[in-house]
Amino acid sequence: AWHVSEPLPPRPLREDAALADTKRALARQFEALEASSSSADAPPSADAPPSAPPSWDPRQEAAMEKYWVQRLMLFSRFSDGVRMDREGWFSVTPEVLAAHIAERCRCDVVVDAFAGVGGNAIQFAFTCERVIAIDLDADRLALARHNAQVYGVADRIEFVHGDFLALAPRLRADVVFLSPPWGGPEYADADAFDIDTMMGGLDGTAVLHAALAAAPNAAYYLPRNVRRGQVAARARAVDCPLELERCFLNGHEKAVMAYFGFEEGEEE
Ligand code: MGP
Ligand code: SAH
Repeated sequence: AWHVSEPLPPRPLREDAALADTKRALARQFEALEASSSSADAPPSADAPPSAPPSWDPRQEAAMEKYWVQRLMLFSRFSDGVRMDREGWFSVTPEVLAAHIAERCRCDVVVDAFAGVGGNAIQFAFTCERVIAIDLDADRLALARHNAQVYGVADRIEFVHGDFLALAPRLRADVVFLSPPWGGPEYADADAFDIDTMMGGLDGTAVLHAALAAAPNAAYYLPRNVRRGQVAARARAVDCPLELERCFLNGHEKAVMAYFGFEEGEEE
């Protein structure tokens, strides 16, 4: 079923019997982390989070200037000190879409597997109890933490530097959100985007399987030219309900959301 991005309610989540225990364990893990990192007058230690690099100005490259024009759509609080690097500028989920996705993924524990500069993680912090934000790039993750501080939500997010595919077997969550690299802005030049071969070195199907092993629900942010039949086939192969949603911003299609799991059903 196809829907436009605006008027839909949050989806009821799939239940998972083992989840309650692992979520309790996760909560304890967060409490321990908080206790060890919040000793008020402790001097900065080697364990202190790295400070964020300076922001990169997209006006220095003609092809990147359009992202500067859109800066307040990317982050409404851009002028309060949001920082992005080059990849962050062309990859970040525009804020109203990120807020919409966060509303639909409202839950207890969400994993943002490819956190980037934090566009999604920040919005998840407003709708979910706990956010685990992962990124392979330590500097970009520091930008995400910085931006979460600008939004006053950094304390609700655990920032984890690492490879999602390596970390996934140790994660349990209600929802895993996936917004991997699409191979740069050139993704749009292809007639059709293939999730298995066009995400740089990543296998988009392996990423989905890793997510569904860690959570009963996976929400996948995909290019607007994604092969929809391929996505539907992946859902059938794992016997998982699928909803595709076209994400429009000011009449322009930005991306396609694929919700795996999120069972249809009556609201309780
Ligand atoms: P775009 O196509 O670069 O911009 O990205 P736009 O303004 O639609 O370009 P136009 O000139 O075709 O009109 C559209 C949206 O896709 C961006 O806002 C990002 O949220 C998202 N996006 C783009 N890239 C290249 C990536 C990516 O590599 N990874 C992820 N996760 N999202 C991306
Ligand atoms: N949704 C983000 C943008 C994500 S861009 C936002 O709104 O800001 C994709 C990110 O995936 C990049 O920051 C890249 O460093 C990261 N990445 C690439 N491979 C990864 C991997 N194997 N594990 C975790 N992160 C990875």
